[in-house]
Amino acid sequence: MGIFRNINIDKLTTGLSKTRLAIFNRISETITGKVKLDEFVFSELEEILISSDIGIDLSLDIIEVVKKKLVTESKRNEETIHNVMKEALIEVLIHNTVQVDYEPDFENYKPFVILVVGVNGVGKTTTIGKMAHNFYQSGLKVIIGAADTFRAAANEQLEVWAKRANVGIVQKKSGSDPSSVVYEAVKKAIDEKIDVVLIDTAGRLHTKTNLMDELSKIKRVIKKLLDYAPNETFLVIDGSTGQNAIQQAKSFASSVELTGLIITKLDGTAKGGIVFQIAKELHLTIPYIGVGEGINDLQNFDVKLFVNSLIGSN
Ligand SMILES: Nc1nc2c(ncn2[C@@H]2O[C@H](COP(=O)(O)OP(=O)(O)OP(=O)(O)O)[C@@H](O)[C@H]2O)c(=O)[nH]1
Ligand SMILES: [Mg+2]
Repeated sequence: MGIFRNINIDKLTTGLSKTRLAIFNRISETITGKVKLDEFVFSELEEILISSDIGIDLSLDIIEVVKKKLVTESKRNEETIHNVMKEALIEVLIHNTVQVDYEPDFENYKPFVILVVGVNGVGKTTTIGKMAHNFYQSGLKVIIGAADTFRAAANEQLEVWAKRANVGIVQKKSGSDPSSVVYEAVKKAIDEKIDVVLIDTAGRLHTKTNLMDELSKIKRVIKKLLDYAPNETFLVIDGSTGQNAIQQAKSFASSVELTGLIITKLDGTAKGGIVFQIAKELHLTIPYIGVGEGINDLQNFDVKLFVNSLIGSN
């Protein structure tokens, strides 16, 4: 089955423009017109990478790779440097993520259950709405389980997204047991041969024992109905929070079995280099990234296009 992959180069390019303008364009400025690429130029490049939140170790590694590759290059011009740097950055992502070009296995698992978790305000609900839209565009039957019964306005917000995305929703009144919503949603999906169940959950910190227990209970309830599910447990992290996002992801990963990370709000930061650091530190799949608040702004994480959008074609 050909799953619709939401890859829109214009959106990606616009969404990542802050990082590109603030950081990666400086690469061009640094190397343009330089007759000789000496240590000074390389240390400037290193500094630029570090300031994009790629991380010190990774920045040093990348510059080393670039230097080595350039030794064998006869032409050390701006274009070569760009290309070598691009290759090095792509390599970091390919090497450090579990599954490059993620595609859910909808063919073998029906319904396919995706549980979405994360701390408050990172973009879980919005991401669910955008995912629902993307899957609906693929011709799949989608249902959303509104398991954030904690926040009073959560139901309304999710209902708006379900309408926008043209998909069904299972919800109960605020204060209900989230597991009972999940049970109903998965049951309905089985009975009605729905392809995908997306489960939104309340924002929580990994340190809140009761909320983490609630998450375990949600997983147990899903398993009762489908022994293979949830197929995915995606942690949503806010890419504009830099080092914090990494700490959150590490903490969550130590208490919940995660299968992937969705990095949101990359349009709101000039430090999008954090994605590389996240990949290196967490070693998980990055299925999608958020580059805006609109329904089309959840993009499939395509390693090459991502790096191209950051560095520019030249
Ligand atoms: N610019 C930008 N804003 C985003 C993105 N994703 C989400 N947001 C915004 O972030 C805010 C919070 O999003 P929600 O989806 O409500 O976050 P949440 O994790 O569900 O929040 P809680 O349910 O309260 O824990 C909203 O204003 C969204 O529009 C993104 O990729 N880019
Ligand atoms: Mg929410």
